[in-house]
Amino acid sequence: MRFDILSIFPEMFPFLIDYGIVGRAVESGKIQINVANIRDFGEGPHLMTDDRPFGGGDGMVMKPEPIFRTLESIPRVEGERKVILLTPQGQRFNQSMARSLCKLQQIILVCGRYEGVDERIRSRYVDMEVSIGDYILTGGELPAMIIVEAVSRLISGILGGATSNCEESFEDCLLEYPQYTRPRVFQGDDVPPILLSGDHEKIRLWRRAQSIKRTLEKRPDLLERANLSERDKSILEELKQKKV
Ligand code: 9D3
Repeated sequence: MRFDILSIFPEMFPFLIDYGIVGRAVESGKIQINVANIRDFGEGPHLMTDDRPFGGGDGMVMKPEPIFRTLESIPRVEGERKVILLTPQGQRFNQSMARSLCKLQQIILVCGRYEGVDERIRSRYVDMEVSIGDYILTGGELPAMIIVEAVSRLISGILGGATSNCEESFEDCLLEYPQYTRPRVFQGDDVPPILLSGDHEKIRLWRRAQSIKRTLEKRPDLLERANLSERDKSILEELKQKKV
């Protein structure tokens, strides 16, 4: 998988590329990340990348030619590729989008700034528009990093362990159960005794019930899509009754 990131702030990306899961994936050659500076392809002696909007109004718009020339400079990888524009108007990014993106061979992320990019870039060169959520940021750079991280960790062999593959989805739409580590007593607060019982089946059932309880309390919206067994459903009904 190759990621190409187009930005006027390429200095923002070393942390993404050098550390953590993404850093290891780059080091081992499982993914490639190239950051292209749109300003290198800017217009005129000042290498301009933005200009005032036709029709008037506040703010600046990213000019089409520099983005076009940056796109043209990017080598094509064999296989399927997508040009993604990061924009507040895009489809909301989520785990299922990450899973479908990790099947591609090349992802080109165009980071907008200012009031956005010239519409003709969007209509002619963009395959998909993505937003990471309903809040206002100053550009697409942080959203691009989030997408690279979420997609990279799904690529085969990056995680290690059984769930590391793209196609697999062990996510069952429930929140995690509570976790405890040493010490057994922290500020007078003990670890639930069942976790010390050594009874793995009991522990598994307790954790499942805790996951369901937490999801009901914190993210009831997730339960509609959750993969629940008959036993899970009866636990859920019991919890719902207790609440009133
Ligand atoms: C003040 C400008 N806004 C009018 C309501 C429009 C606007 C344009 C550009 C707001 C933010 C931005 C910059 N943001 C992004 O480019 C962006 C983004 C975001 O702000 N939130 C969530 N996902 C994304 S992806 C790209």
